[in-house]
Amino acid sequence: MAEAFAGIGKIRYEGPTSKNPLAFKHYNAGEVVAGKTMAEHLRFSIAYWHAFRNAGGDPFGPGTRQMSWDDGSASVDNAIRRVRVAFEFLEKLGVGFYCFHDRDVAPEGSTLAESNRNLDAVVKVLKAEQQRTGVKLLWGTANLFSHPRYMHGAATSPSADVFAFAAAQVAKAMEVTHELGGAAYLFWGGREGYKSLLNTDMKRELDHLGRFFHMAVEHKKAIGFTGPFYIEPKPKEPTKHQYDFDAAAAYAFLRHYGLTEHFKLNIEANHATLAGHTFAHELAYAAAVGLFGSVDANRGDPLLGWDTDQFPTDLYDATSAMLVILDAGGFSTGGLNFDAHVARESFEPVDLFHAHIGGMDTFARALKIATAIRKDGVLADFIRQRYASWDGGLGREIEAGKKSLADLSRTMVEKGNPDPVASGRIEMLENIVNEYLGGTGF
Ligand code: XLS
Ligand code: NI
Ligand code: NI
Repeated sequence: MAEAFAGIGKIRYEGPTSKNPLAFKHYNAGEVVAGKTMAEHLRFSIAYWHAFRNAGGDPFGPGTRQMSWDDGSASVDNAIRRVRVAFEFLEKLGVGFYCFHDRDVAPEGSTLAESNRNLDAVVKVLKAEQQRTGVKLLWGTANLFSHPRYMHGAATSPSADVFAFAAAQVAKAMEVTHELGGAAYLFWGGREGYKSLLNTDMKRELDHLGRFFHMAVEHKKAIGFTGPFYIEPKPKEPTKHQYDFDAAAAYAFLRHYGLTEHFKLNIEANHATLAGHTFAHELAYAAAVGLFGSVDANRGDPLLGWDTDQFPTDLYDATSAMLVILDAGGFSTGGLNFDAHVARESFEPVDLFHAHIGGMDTFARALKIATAIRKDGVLADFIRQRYASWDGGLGREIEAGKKSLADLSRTMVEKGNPDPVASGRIEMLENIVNEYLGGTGF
């Protein structure tokens, strides 16, 4: 097969002074930062659906992307050709991972059996390409939202048959994820939510979703898959109320149904902002409840209220995220998956390179900046100092559960007023972070 990205070679690191748009200025895969290589820290991944299935259409017009390799048919041959192109791209870009939905990689057939056969045929090629290139699967998932059968939801559909079909699809998607050595398996809520309570039995739907996940846990054990499950919270779109609104809602759901030990969270930047949170907030919450797993690295648009899935280029945002990720101990099974697409007007094949190079350089810089901030300890020292009253005396006793409300009433009646508290110094801290962002060498 002829090269799909002819004329574009392997993307190399040329350093911050390079003016070559097809070179990394900051991402240097083998460079060691804080004890690990950049590749080990960042674990970049390509989202198959955006990179190779999203032709760039919007509600007002069709796709614009030039994809000479894609004949537009829903054939297995076309799907296999696409796999070769995807791996050519992954190799040239030097990215170690990819993620997919079952229906991204292989066409849906007219029956489940046919869909499964299609998937098996493509998985063979995926496996061979993984072996040839060393690229790995970060996670697999099932598309339980595109087909009209899922218009009312999948695991939360009012139809038991649709629930069963979704269960069958997940079983198969988990099996192929396992077959391909996937590091994890993901559930994004898709249409698991509702538009109107007038036609919805919310409790029943939530119970069904809980049952669905328990069945998935049983299947995972049955097939010997040891990677974690991820839930990817999203507040809305396509439904008005999604059951996995944000990290806190997903955690509450998992706790309620006794599932926390089997799941971690996949935090997507754009979903965080849609939920009215920052990306860093969602990451910090996930880490605080011990569920930090993986990241869908992208960016929303503050002026638009939907999942615009733009490539991450905001250094401040990426640095804030990397600070939390490093504090949480970094990735184990997870990574930074670019759940992002090129703009409709960026229709040439080379634009896919520019987009990913930009995202990778942004996070490489963020890694270096966050490492420098953490090494100097400026923020950590300030925070430690701010909570110093908990490190001894009264604070320590409260934390240790040795004080009652009655004890504290007596203490404060005696004392009269609390000791004065120090300024939060938010502006000073923001200035310090800006100094690092502007520092040379980043
Ligand atoms: C959609 C989600 C989706 C998941 C995978 O908004 O981000 O792309 O990452 O199903
Ligand atoms: Ni996503
Ligand atoms: Ni999304």
